[in-house]
Amino acid sequence: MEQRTYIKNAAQVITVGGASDAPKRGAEMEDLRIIEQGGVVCENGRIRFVGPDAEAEAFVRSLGGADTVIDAAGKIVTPGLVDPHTHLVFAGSRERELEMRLQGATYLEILKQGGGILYSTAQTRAATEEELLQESWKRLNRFLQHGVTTVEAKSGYGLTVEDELKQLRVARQLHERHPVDVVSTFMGAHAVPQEYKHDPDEYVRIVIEEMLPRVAAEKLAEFCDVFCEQGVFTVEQSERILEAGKQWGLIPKIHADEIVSFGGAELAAKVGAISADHLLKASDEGMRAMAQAGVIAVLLPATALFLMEQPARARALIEAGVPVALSTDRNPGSSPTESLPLVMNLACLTMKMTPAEVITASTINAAHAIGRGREIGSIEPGKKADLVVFDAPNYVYLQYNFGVNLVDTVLKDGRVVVKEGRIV
Ligand code: IZC
Ligand code: ZN
Repeated sequence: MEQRTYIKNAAQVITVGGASDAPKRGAEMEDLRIIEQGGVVCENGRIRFVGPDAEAEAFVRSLGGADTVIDAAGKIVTPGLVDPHTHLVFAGSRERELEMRLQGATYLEILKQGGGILYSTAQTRAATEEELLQESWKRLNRFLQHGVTTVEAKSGYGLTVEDELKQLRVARQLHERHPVDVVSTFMGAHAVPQEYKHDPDEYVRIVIEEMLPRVAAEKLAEFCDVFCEQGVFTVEQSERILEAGKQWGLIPKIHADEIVSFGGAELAAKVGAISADHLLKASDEGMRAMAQAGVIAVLLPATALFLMEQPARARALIEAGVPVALSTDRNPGSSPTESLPLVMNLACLTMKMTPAEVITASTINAAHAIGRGREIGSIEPGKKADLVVFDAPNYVYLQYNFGVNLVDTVLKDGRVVVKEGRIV
């Protein structure tokens, strides 16, 4: 029996179509390909039809009806939201550091003293796979309740061969067992662990010679990421790690120019990274290089807010022709939130992205940032039936109402997984 779901009467179906082969950039980011008063028909986990109500109705009738019918009158339908940058799998929390930062300590000072990422590393090393799975499962549930149907998840709180593999195995289990799809990134180069504080190059060697081969052999990740930052990994070390990752078939990503202007955007272009993320302090030259090389900018305005920093220059990136995506950066230190809709609000309010650009950045461009542009990120026949019904009469209303959750229904692979805001 074919499982069929029909969403009808939507005030707007925001398809974000026409960009499955390459991300939208410049003025294309404003083009949402909206169908007013429309419907979506899904079959066996895939989108079969999208169009105006009358046509959708006729299509469903031609198939002999649907098992599930969702009336979206007065509401909008969007592609399932995609979060292309999270540190999903970790143990413990760091509320104490919020207090320290409020008293004047900086993020990098806390890290240097063995706190920050290194604190989360100690907690994560001490946790079992089962404990990590349970903690992360709760976070994935909250992502789903906020309309997110795919997340990227990085390792980087293990910082030993076995503990990095442990984190990635948990991410794989989450992908297999939880409705949200999880795409894995190896980030052994997230911080230099205490044991190698006096010989960071030896740690870089371990990442390259001991971690990467194991990650590749167990097929535990698709991407390789590096925290390229003052006092963390140099541009030269980052380049070596990302090039080595490429040899193992891992596509480069990079934490670039988050805290100081460091040449991360330029390096992203040089190594052909799929994305460069953060970019708070990216130079004009770095932006131009990214545009030329086709690197996607993944912007994280909740992190900028939480670190009390000026956000990335989204307008300059868009004007330079860099495709922009958005993400929560979910992590225990600089962005403890699963609300991608809040990030979307912040993108408008703090970076002056338009409501239409924000939708593109959290759907199709985010999908491209994790190599999934052909599978997800838009409402087009053949794509995965990952859809969100928001209790909003139009998409601008989504960006105007902020700090509240307007998710009504979520479909994952064509099945209702959230109903009236609750997980079913
Ligand atoms: O745990 O602080 N920036 N990595 C790079 C992070 C923030 C995560 C953390
Ligand atoms: Zn990050």
